[in-house]
Parts: sequence; structure tokens; C-alpha cells
Amino acid sequence: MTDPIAIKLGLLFEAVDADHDGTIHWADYQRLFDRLAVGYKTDTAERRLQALQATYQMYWCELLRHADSTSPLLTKEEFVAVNRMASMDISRFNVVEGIPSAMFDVIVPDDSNILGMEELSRLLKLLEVTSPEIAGRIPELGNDGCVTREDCVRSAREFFYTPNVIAPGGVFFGMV
Ligand SMILES: [Ca+2]
Repeated sequence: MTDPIAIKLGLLFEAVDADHDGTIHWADYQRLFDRLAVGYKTDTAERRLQALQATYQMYWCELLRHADSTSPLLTKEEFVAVNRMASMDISRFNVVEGIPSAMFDVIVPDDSNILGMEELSRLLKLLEVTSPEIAGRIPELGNDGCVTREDCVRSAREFFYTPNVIAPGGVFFGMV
């Protein structure tokens, strides 16, 4: 039986590999970040965007460190393996909680701790999310239509650590 976490990470690979060259390179993450930077530049503190980019860079460094090769590229098989390792290793940086939290700072600029429906639809549009599972399930994360930072982090944990194949938290890592 195929491992559900490996299936999810394989789908994440396909989504992040936006140029479809069969490998993931920093440029694939830069592309993801650039989409967000265009959408949020005008109304979010520049520092938060810088912090988000730095967080993605740390994530990328951790993936390469776990790959333990001299190549600056990750194949699908490597990407799946090193994401598992990076998600377990919090010795430098907690990838699973750090990425959604840095993204939350950008997408909810008013410090309300609530991801409103308007902010959510804006995020999904900028990320070009087409999956109805993701688009439909994020609002269900919270209670009474209120999705908090904690809900987002919890969903990212479900994406990496549980067999739930429709956990929408992968969206913070580029799942569309
Ligand atoms: Ca690529």
C-alpha cells in the first residue's frame, strides 16, 4: 500500500515544479514567492514579505542539506524523501510550523489573528489554487467561519504528519 504522506508530497512536487522540468530548483520557490509579493506588496509591511522569503530560503536550505548531494536540484524521489526528513528535524528550524506562520503574517496584515473569507479568496487566487479540496476545506478549519493562525499551523501539521490526504495545509507550501 502506498504511503499517503508520500502521495501528498508527490502532489506537492508536481505543484511546486511550475516549469514542469521534472526537478525542483530554488527558482520554483522564487516563482511562488514572487506571486505573493506582487499581490501583497502594497498593503503589507515589506519586512513581513522579506521574512517570508527568508523562511522559504531556510526551508530550501534544509531540503538541500538533507539531500546531502552537491546538486542544486531535487528530483521527485529526493523531494519526497527530504521533505519527510526536514519535517521531522527541528534542530535548526521548524519547517512545518514556520512556513504557515510566516505566510499568515503576510496574508493577514492587520494582526487580527483571523483569516477572513476575503483574505482567503485573495490568497487562493494569487497562488492560482484550482483544487476544490483545498479551496473548500480551508474555511472548514476554523469554527464559526473564523480561521486562526493556529488552525493554519494545525492543518500544515496534518499535511506532513497524518494520512489525511485532503488536509489543505499543503497550500502554504505551494500545493494548488
Ligand atoms: Ca522545476
